[in-house]
Amino acid sequence: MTKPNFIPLTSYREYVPEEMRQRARSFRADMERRRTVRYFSNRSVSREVIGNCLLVAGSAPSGANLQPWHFAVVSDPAIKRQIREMAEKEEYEFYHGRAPKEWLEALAPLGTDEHKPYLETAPYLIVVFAESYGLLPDGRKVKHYYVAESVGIATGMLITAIHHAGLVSLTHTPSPMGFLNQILGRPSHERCFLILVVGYPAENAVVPDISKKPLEEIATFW
Ligand code: IYR
Repeated sequence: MTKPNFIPLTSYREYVPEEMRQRARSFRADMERRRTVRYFSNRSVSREVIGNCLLVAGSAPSGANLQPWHFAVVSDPAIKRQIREMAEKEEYEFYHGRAPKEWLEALAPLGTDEHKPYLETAPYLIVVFAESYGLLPDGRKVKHYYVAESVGIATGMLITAIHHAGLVSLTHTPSPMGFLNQILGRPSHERCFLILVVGYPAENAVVPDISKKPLEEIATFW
């Protein structure tokens, strides 16, 4: 059994109450500007920026700190085209039969359909994989815990980092997503969690006129 090794918490910073209030308010205002965008520019984005955003995701808490994620970063136009082709095939089935009427009704305000041009236009597709277990160099399996929770938290932090850097993203979940393992050569114990489409918004990009629930609806205080 590995013994725990503790070091002093030197990275923590306390803010005086007024500064804390101000920081919480201004971060909220900045995050409330974030919109999921479906119209992307083909402008290129520095790989260094993407790398830093991914390291933010990689700093997320995870079950037993096992970091059960892998980010496949796609900028190669040929691979993007392949992903678009396969995603559109699956999405066609989804929108023309597989999705129950109720689901299509829930999606109607977003104006989505099977056409996914942004999968080729955007400079980066970050394909997030969840590792159901880890593999040691000698081939032994390492059990992972709370995989969905861990990968969900890391993805949320990635979306936040991308917004903070001044880019936009789209969480895209073609279903089923098994084709991504094939295209990207990922092993079968990795399951695609979602594709994060990343880049600059297209000029004149539009977003649906939708709103978020108020605090009273999303929280109870006891
Ligand atoms: N995967 C489809 C459908 C879709 C489903 C949900 I839930 C959304 O919030 C948005 C879209 C697509 O990407 O079009």
